[in-house]
Amino acid sequence: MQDELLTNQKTEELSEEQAVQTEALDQEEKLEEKVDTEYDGSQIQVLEGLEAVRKRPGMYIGSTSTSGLHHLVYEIVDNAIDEALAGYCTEIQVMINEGDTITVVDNGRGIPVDIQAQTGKPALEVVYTVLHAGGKFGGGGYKVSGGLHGVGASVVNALSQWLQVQVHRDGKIYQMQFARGIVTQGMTVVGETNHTGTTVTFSPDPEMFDDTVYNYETLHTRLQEEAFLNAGLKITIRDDREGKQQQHTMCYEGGIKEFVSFLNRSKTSLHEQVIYMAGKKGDCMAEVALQYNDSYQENILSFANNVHTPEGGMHEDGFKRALTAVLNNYGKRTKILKDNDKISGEDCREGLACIISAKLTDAQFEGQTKAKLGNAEVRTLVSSIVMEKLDTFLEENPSVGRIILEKALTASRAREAAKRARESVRRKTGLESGQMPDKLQDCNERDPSLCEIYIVEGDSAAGSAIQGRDSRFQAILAMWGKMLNVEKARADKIIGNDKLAPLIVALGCGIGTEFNIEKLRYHKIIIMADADVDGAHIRTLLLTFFFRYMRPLIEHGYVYSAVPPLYKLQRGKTQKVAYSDEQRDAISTELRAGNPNVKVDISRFKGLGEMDPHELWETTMDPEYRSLRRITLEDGIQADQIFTVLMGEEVEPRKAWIEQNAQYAVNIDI
Ligand code: 1YM
Repeated sequence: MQDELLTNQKTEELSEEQAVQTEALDQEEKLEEKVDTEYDGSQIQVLEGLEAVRKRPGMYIGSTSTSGLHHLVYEIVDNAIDEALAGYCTEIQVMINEGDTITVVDNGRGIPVDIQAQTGKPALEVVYTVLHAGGKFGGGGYKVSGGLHGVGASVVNALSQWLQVQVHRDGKIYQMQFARGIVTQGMTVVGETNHTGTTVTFSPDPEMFDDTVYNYETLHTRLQEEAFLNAGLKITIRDDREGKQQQHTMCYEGGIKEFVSFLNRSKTSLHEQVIYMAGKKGDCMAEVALQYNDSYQENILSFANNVHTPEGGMHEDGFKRALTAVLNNYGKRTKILKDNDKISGEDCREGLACIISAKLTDAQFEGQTKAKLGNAEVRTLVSSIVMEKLDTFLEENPSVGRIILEKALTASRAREAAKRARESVRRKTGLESGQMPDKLQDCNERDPSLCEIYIVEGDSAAGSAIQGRDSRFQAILAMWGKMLNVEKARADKIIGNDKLAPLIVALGCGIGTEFNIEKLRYHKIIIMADADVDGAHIRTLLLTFFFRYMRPLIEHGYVYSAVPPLYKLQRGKTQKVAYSDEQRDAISTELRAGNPNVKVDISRFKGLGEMDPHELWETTMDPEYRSLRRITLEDGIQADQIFTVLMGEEVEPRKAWIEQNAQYAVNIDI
């Protein structure tokens, strides 16, 4: 099975990153050549705007990788969703067409087509050519739903090799076309109509993106999120590409309540009903939906104006504070909590699935990735909603109240046990004493940014790795036997586990709430396992652990998977290795050099354990020649789901997943 599939992590070859950087430099040079014609003021503004976007696309859409490519769709869809929020649009369709162009259709009022006094141009043209108030990712203003309508349209236009927009309005169909943001067909009436709406089709510019192939699942996941967050809005996604045809229609009358049921769909919920609370103050509204399940994970997703805020912020703070307070008060009042029982915030959130959605006119996004809501008034609003409504709910549903309190109490006892376990492990293994585990052969270098740790399964592979490595900067940690599946265990089991404790000690950065990236001892953590089913299993177990307990390691891009070769080819003294069957055939042809009589020896590497130290160094560990895959996290929500399905308690969802995905599993080596 492929690890990409198993873990739902997007993996990329390191060399690609370098290619991207080089390409960005080329782009800058191309754009340095100034256009030398006379323009009126508005045209100059347009060209400067386009130039800015094409020069630094990352500032406007985050990156020029596939994530940026998909972002183009979200920008256009956002405009249609704004129209839905304004109360005029009930249906949005997104199509991936043959050739990976995208069409977005809505049934709103249609973008205004009247001539603006200021520019002498149709509003439609201005929306698609004038860069508004800075990008979401750059400095300057931020996009706010209901405020700056249509900010992203000109960005998408500048980054498309062509774009067409049609507006159905006042009985007529208006059309405009552009190439790389420049008008190629001015606004023209092309027909009559009996409805209203906007239809946009664009073709992403291959000069601007590393890859222009759209991923249906990526768009589907995101659009489903939008459908949950906008109760009653109907969103359809359709793939019209040859051989890939499929479609999904999503419409959730229950909104975020249904989102929570969806998050818990492959878990066992502890109470039937999803608890829903909402409230409003001034022009700010917030809603919260939650349901507990029997897992040990907390899964809180927060949104501000439908934008996911993975770093949380005021809405999340307000919720957490109020939840802890309400549960402690309720527990004391009902005597479920005894005098010396105290449940912490963390205890109250164990097994919690929760959606928090705030909508406000002047959203302030803060933090490193602008993914944190900064408006203090939202904290007060969310907190007062939860204080009042959750308390009432628990009063009216005492059986649910008892279940939740008992879950938190068990969590609290486990936390105490974990603390004791940690202390005993600390004493036994020297956790924090600076003493390293026996299974670690450390490197000499002390600067973490220069250090690598190979996590190697099996004693013979570890033995070869220890002898083959460059001990100046490469450390080897031997793992043996099957690792603990952390998806099915609580923190107290993890810290004391004989397989995981050496790993935790070696990395040095702690786990869970005690995690501290500053203390990490290696900036490359390389999982080295065989290219077979067992190897994939070990990789998945380790990634589950990193994802649940040391997630910032993945977010910082410190986790890698070594890519061992599959074949060795030899002609006379010339030796080469191949990483796939295709590559093996190509190299074999190359070595024969058109001469069919030449003998090329092809042998298969069975496993890492069978390579001698020199071979292992040359093929898999030498930074000059090795191939590494960086594990990245495209979508935390989807990753959580996949880990739950693949590694969790429930068997049925796993079976269903395997049946659905079996078609993608190539090269199963049993
Ligand atoms: C498929 C993409 O862009 N729909 C859309 C955009 C607008 C309107 C309606 C709209 C907005 C307003 C009034 C208003 C936009 N209008 C503008 C601007 N779908 C898509 N549907 N009438 C229609 O905000 O007052 C920008 S986007 F600026 F011209 F008003």
